[in-house]
Amino acid sequence: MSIKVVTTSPFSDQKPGTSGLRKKVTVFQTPNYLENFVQSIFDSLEGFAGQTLVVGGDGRYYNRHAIQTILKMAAANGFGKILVGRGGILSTPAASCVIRKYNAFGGIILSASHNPAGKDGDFGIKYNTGNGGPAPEKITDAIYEITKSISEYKILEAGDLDLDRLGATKLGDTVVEVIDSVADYAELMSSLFDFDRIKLLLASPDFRLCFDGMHAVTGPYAQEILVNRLGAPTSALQNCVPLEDFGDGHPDPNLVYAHDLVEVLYGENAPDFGAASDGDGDRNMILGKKFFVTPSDSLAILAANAHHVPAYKGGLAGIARSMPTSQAPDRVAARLGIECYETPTGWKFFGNLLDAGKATLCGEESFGTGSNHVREKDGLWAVLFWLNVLAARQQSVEAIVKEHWQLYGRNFYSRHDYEGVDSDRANTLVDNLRKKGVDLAGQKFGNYQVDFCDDFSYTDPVDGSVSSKQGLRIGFTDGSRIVFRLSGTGTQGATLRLYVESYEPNIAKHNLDTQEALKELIEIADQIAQIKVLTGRAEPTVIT
Ligand code: G16
Repeated sequence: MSIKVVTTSPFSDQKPGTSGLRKKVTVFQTPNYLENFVQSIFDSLEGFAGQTLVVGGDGRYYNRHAIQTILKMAAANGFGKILVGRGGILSTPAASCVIRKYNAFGGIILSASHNPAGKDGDFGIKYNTGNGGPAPEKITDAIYEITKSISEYKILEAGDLDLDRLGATKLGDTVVEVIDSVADYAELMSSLFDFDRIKLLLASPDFRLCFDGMHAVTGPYAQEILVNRLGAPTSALQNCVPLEDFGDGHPDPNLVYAHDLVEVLYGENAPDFGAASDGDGDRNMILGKKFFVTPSDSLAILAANAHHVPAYKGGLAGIARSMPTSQAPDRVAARLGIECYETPTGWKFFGNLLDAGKATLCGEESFGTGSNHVREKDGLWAVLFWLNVLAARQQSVEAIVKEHWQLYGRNFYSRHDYEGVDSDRANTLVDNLRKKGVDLAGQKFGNYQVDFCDDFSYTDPVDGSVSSKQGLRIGFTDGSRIVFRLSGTGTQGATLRLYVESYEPNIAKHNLDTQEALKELIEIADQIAQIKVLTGRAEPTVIT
């Protein structure tokens, strides 16, 4: 087998976003597009000769093809060993687990997360470092710089490998080992949670659960953990056969896209607990019987109940949340006497805090929760955490959430997304806000007075790196907030995200509808940012 050096020329659009490079499949199918990016990843790294690389993806269309290419390129570039999930599949948290467990140099994860898949869908690629987490900005910036001037890539001339057969084979001088995608991850989960207690809960005739894999990567993990190890009936799983096109669905676990699950949990004779995970298995949505838990509340509640879980019994070092996530976790941190860190959007910003032992739990409004057990958010981990808490407290999801609000007050919270907006219009809106923000402090809008307005900037407390322009925040004197930012994960036009939050200590008002409770702030957001006028949209595309 010989190494071929292929001449290529740069593509101008390979800047990684919030979580790697995400584009239409058809873009990735452009000759040399994938190869350029992969070679740029390798060229940005040092010292990997003879080391181990982990490769896997969420199983979407183009996954297998891309993996064959990456294996041959990794071999040509000098990796000593490559661990690849069976069938090319590894959920994002499982990939992080495998990188850490086998002390790999890093990993390449192929996923466009919750974005739809298939021939006309999306594809994505990102690099994770040896701690198992998404590469920090200094690496993604370096990769991008290289993509702008790349002139050749290396690939081994070899046939495709059988990705479905477990075991090791040779690719040139490199050993490629196809590993069980599920085993290592399932082992890790059983070391964190009280599986015996959860088993008892699932065996009880008074408790039923429904897990929706959304035809994405989590199905086999849920089968192994929830059914085989914890004894849930197979009927508790739905949409758990992974499909290349995710069954034409949009595997984003929220009230809009996880409609199959919502119908079950809000229907007749609903189960007691419902959960869904996304395309690559790192997001989660938690439902009780006819009851939705917002992701921000979920993080706060898990933190407040961490003492019920064996892995976190000893206490939490700290909590971290992304800036647009509600401040509900901050209240728990204050009561526990621990730090609550506020980072920019993107799981990569939690890595240093976790590595330095400053944070134990992390979470985001975008349906992501995780801990120091890996360096990615983790959908099934969150489901198991909730099951562990339910088993320990023997109360319903709704009762646990409402008790939490009674103790801490309720942070009403909602995100409004305007998807596929013309990029120029979206940028104008943000630029206008930046200019306007200077004069907003002190101004009154209805019942609210602006306390501050800024463009969020983050200085990493571990390495001192600064990330600026991470979202426009308008804070009001009563602690309410409006945040605007443009998504870094879309593949078409721009997605404007509006995040709205208000705090309600009065228990009598906790049962208000969220949109009703936030109505005035939502109107103020439109008044200040001229959302309807500038986006040309009367309504958001998705409200979560
Ligand atoms: C990624 C990131 C998350 C981020 C989310 C949304 O998640 O890992 O940290 O919150 O995107 O980002 P944006 O608001 O820029 O679209 P995932 O699940 O898509 O990999």
